[in-house]
Amino acid sequence: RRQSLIEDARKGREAAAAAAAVEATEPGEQIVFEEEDGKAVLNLFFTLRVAQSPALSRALKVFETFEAKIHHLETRPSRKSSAGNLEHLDYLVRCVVHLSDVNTLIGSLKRTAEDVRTTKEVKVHWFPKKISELDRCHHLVTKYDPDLDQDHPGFTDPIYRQRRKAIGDLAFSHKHGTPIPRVDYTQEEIATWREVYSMLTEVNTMHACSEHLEAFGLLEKHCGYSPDNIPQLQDVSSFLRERTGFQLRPVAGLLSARDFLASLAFRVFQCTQYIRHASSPMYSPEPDCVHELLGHVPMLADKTFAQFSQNIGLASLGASDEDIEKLSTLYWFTVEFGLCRQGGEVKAYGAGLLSSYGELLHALSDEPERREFDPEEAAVQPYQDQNYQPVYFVSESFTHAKEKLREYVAGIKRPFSVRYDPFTESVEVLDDP
Ligand code: HBI
Ligand code: NLE
Ligand code: FE
Repeated sequence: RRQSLIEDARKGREAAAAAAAVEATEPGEQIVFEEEDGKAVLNLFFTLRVAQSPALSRALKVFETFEAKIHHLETRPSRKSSAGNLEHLDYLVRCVVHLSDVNTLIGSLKRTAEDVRTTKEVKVHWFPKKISELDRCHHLVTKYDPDLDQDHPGFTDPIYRQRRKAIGDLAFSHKHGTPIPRVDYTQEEIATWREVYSMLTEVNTMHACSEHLEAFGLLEKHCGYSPDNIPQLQDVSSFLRERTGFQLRPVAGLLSARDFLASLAFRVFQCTQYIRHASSPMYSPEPDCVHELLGHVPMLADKTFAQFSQNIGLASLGASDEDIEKLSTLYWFTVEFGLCRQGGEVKAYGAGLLSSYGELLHALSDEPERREFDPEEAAVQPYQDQNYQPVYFVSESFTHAKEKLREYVAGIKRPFSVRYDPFTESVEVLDDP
């Protein structure tokens, strides 16, 4: 009898190990324990749903299977349950288990219990709480860097690379609350601008959404938008602040998605100041001032769109790496490459379309697939960042897109919630009960 029990335990253990191996451990998860005489001393925290009895005996079975010696077991009403409602219970188990079983034990426990952790602290990624802390959100990713990427149109042009570095350095030394330095653009840079500007204003008149066109008129009137002048970020920033409270901040290149999205939470748009290489005016794989000024800025002058952008930003604060990836994909298919329906026609509102003559015409042609915007779907759709998109998402309106995004964001798990306070330009962090 005893022998068979051990036999069963061994079988169960093998099955558990196999299942755990299939289940990927969560990215960024840290398993913490002490080591003593070749054994692991583990403090395990987890939550059980009371209604799912026999939840506790099933959880304990896992410890039994792994021959873990339980030294301490504690139960508390969970922070997950509201006052007086004991739907969830939190457990702390201190146990000693063989070193090689730590991972599989935790993997098995996860199939019975919720929020299994080895430290009490939920690891939350650092995020800025007030607008001046955006000075710390400056992590560049070295994709499409003209110094490193052989395919970059500026790779073989040392003068271009030097110029970009000089403009990039202005951004690196920028601090929140100081004016954005003005750049004296060269005749060659203005010539590139002129070429794109004339082409884009022509196609955008036909294919840009009404919000974009309306703002564009104002920018021409008040901010020095013209074929012969590259507008200064400081002037544009002041304009946007009056319209929607958005402001610009200079950035040296492509930022990490986490840093980029975090700034949106404060209605700050990180904006490149250099211009694309003269050899490739109609398409650039990376952001440049043509993309920011002609693509993003007009849209940020719209109230609903501004709110939509800030909402993505707020959802990103302290989010897991997985959720950051999804939010940045969502951002990609809306803010960068979104289409919408207006007056029975499909129009562009994505900045990557409004700043690229080539891709705009492609997006509206018969070539790509166009789907109804659904955040669940758009958040996991693979995308193309070196060339034109094969798939675009079409929204009914920004208000509609904003509502759908709100529903989506509500489903993202975070152990706290955030609220933006526009008076102090900071986020309040509220611990969920
Ligand atoms: N950085 N400067 C800059 N501009 C962008 O548009 C930008 C970025 N970093 C990341 C990023 N976009 C994308 O990952 C978005 O999908 C978040
Ligand atoms: N492809 C765009 C352009 O040429 O302006 C830039 C996209 C940046 C994400
Ligand atoms: Fe962009």
